[in-house]
Amino acid sequence: MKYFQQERECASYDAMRALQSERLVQTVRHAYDAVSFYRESMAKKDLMPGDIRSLDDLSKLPFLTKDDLRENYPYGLLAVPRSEVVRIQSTSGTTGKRVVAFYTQADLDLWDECCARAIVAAGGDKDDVVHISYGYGLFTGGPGLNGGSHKLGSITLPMSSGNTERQIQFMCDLGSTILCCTPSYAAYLAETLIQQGLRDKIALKAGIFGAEAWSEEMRRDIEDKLGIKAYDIYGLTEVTGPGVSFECSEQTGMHVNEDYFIAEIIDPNTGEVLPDGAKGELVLTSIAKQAFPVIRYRTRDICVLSRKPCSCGRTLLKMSRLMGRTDDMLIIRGVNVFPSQIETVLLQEGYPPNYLIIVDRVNHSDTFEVQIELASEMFSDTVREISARESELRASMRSMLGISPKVTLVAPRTIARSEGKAVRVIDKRKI
Ligand code: DLL
Repeated sequence: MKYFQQERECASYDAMRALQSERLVQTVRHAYDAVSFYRESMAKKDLMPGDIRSLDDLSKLPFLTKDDLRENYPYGLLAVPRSEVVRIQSTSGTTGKRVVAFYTQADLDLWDECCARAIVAAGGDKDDVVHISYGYGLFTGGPGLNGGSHKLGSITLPMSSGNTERQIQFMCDLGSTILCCTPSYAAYLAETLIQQGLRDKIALKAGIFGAEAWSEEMRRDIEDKLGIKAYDIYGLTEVTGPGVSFECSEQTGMHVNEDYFIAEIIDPNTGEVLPDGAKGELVLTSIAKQAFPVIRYRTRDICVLSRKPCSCGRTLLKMSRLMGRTDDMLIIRGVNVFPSQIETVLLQEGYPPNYLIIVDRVNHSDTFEVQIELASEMFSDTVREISARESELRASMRSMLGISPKVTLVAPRTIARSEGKAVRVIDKRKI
């Protein structure tokens, strides 16, 4: 398979390191020459491009943060003349000013290839119907997987998000085989298909799900409901979009496209580089992008890197499933709470992953409520039964989190479903 072989051109660790060193040197020179921000930030560390001779010098370079991107909005970090830019994408801007990313044609080709590799790793080829329900537009999900599917020569079905009835109709009529969307939307599609009695009418074999946190339990739930294998895919607008890393048949983490991106793990508090196997913040450097190179970008995503051999045969480094973000941790009554911990409890206890965490501050004290939706078969009108379930869940959450939330069970299908990234937390303390 073409996309598999390309990755294996650097079949050894040493060959990949040599390629990364060469491309890092070129990228640093390019960014320094083209972008005053990089010149200034390197000057603060007394660095010139000539000081970066190989991968061993990477840690000398300063970090790039989301604030740097915001401060240089919109064109400040553009590294090619505007006439060479053919595309702009953007983050949703829910946590602040939008961040925009630029692409030359060569950058789009690189991105397409990353996503083509992800589709191949999920078992895709030219005969597949790739059903893309990620949003199209400024969000990178739709355009990214679309480009990958085109590059591979699969049949691309550019559904975009929303209109669930039509998604299901096309999925059944056109025989979609690979579904690409957020895991929360995949769960919603599965729920609706089952409810409409159409589960046997679909031909799906795989799903490529990412853009938001999801757990192993959620993977199993989606796989069982849709009868597919569900693969994780990771990426972020700042670094190109989906396809920075992707999962293979082993389903134990995502291979980083190391010929295009260098991954490091750092201690988020000290900035110290940590060895493979340590949990910390992922830092990414692009080494082949032209329009919008990023050097040591602090993603705020928490994961672990591993070089253990993979049964799929790829030699690319693997990053674990994301374990949260440095900025999604809630501090409630002094205790650190990650939304993913709550999801894990729910799925372990047999509840669907439809929940909402509501945090507030009343009389100088934090309030913490988790609204959890009952599946139809769990629904009961008996107050006693409902309150027994609520106290069971409260106990499980206390043992996972160290504090007890107020647990409120709500009727089936009352928590709003998301067609893109799910909103799981309402923190009224920040409003
Ligand atoms: O979410 C790109 C993407 C689209 C990835 C489709 C995968 C599939 P942004 O909107 O810029 O880009 O958001 C990037 O989303 O820093 C992570 O916190 C989170 N994220 C992305 N992929 C995953 C994943 C796209 N597989 C931010 N698991 C990142 C958990 C993910 N979180």
